[in-house]
Amino acid sequence: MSFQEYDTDHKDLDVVIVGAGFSGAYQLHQLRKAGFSVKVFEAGSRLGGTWYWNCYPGARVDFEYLVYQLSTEEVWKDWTWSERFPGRDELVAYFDHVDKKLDLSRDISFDTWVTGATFDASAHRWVVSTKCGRTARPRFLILCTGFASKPLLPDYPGLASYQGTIHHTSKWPQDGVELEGKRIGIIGTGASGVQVIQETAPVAAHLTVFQRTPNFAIPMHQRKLTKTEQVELREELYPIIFRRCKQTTSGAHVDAFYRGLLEMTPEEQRLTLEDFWERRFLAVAAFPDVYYDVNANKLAYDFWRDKVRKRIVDPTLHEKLAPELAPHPVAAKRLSLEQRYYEVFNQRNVTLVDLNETPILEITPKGIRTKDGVEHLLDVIVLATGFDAVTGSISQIDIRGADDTPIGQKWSDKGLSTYLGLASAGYPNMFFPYGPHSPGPLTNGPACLVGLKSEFQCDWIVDCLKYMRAHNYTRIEATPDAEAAWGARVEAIAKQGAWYRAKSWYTGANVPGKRVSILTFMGGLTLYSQLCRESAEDGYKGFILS
Ligand code: N01
Repeated sequence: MSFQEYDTDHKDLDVVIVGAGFSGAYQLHQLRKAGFSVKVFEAGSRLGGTWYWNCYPGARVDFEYLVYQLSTEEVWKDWTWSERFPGRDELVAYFDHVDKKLDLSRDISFDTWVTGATFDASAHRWVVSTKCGRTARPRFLILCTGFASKPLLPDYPGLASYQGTIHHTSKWPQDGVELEGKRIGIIGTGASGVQVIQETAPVAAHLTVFQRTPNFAIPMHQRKLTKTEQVELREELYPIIFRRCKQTTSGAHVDAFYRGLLEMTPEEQRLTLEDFWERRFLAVAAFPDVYYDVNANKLAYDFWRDKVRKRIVDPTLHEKLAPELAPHPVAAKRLSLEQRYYEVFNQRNVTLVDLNETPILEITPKGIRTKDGVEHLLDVIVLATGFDAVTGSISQIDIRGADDTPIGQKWSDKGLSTYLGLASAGYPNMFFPYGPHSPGPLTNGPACLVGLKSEFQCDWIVDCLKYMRAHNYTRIEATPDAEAAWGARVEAIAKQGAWYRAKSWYTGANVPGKRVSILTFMGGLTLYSQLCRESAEDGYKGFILS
């Protein structure tokens, strides 16, 4: 049956998935295997989600390839990665491979932006509408919209008057932008900013970096991979690695967290920090007490600062890029991985503008004017200003539940509320893997794992739908009580750590006017999966089924 035939008139469609990134692709595959009829609406023109959109120069995953992929054997058995931290183009090619192997595209409508969805309480179905006029009436709506699909754009005066080329990193043109020999300005020094800065500094006539808060970037330890080593790994270890990922707090195959720094002698602290800095994942953030203890955090920060300062030639830049006192605790914001970020600032064609000293006054037709009166003349402006993350991906869609309240309004009026980070009371038959209050974007600390972690949630949803089918249920909805208890648990865990001590997307504090509350579950994947399993084993406790 063609996609068109599933539109408005089709009464039996089981599921509409919004988004075809990692979780959308995996969810589609697993639901189809379980015998459900499923269609996917994807705003982009091909599979990949965030990796389709984020084609800015230098875009690269900051989690190791081993665990940043689907654990589906048909996919991994003949896929070979070229780098430990693959670049965006390789990830897009990987998604083409996923598509070919799992035959996903036949059920995906690309270039289809979902504008709204309303729950029809009499039929227990969603009515989904799109910008292109396509509609559907599925029993279930699954939002695989990722955590970073709504860009955060600055509202500087004069933005519209700028006559050069200006793009947000996540809306970078697919056919690229000429950067060679240009005067480039980059606003923002988060993960995206670090990557574009590293990539553009070598080719720009001049690069001006507009920094508000220094990034505590840590070494990536990138390396090329050989085909032989991967063949051996695939044959002997992949299944073990994927199973192990589901047993660790961080969701990585090796638990990212070592021992507490404060449990060590000063000698051991120093040597361990050196070892992690030189060789291992997470560097100064690999120690659990860094997240929870001020003194451990200071040890980590001081070590990081001293390491970074040694790489910066101009001493006047030390205080700007690696200040004596930390502007916020280490790991209160997500750590970025860098390759030669700090050396960039030793280049003669690179200037750092500290926006705390000289804030941006306006965007002019020719560039950016700062408070000291300087007009920075620019051919290209890159907005690496981040996202209305986690909730923004969902609330930008007009989703109306049983009482017609848009979900964005519910969350802005009453605060973010979900049950198990998978569903929200008042929005029956709707799930959001890798969404708010789940450990999707990160686990305990900054370890981020898209592929495998969203698999856990997607598998949970498939099991839930199978359970409903077996028991002839047509409606499932989280109870307000279960939601309140989940919210309290998520909040209590977050308050133990450092996450509220920085203005970041973890809490929504990066978005002017957004209600500040922790947006993700910081208790780790093992606890999270245990709690989800307990609900399922208890007949989906916390949900009403009918
Ligand atoms: O966004 P961010 P991002 N004027 O929010 C600054 C993932 N990701 O796109 O810190 C001036 O981290 C803002 O300043 P401040 C990853 O999970 C992954 O970089 O708020 N500056 C900050 O420096 C990451 O955590 C990869 O003071 C303004 C920057 O812009 C998440 O996405 C690659 C400003 C925003 O940093 C978000 O990263 C890229 C303004 N008006 C992203 N507004 C991978 O490698 C904001 N800023 C997988």
